[in-house]
Amino acid sequence: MKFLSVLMLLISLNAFAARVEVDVLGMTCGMCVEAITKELKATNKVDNIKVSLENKKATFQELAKTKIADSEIKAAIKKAGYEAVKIRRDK
Ligand SMILES: [Cu+2]
Repeated sequence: MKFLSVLMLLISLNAFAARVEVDVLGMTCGMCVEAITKELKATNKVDNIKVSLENKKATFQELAKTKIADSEIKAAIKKAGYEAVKIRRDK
């Protein structure tokens, strides 16, 4: 039962972290995916980073009690050498 309550806590914590989806221009290979992942990680503001070459999207969650501005997301992706064209948040 202890395991279940820890699981419920993790799920509820996740529910408060905004999920962000970014359309990225210019990705062509796995190196692009790695570069974008690395720069997003370097912001120290997001977690669960998934970059999809197929969908040309980066998705991630803000860390608990942390906000990342659209301008910071654009800057990180630009630093990797790409362009963030659209940013969506689930809350
Ligand atoms: Cu590439």
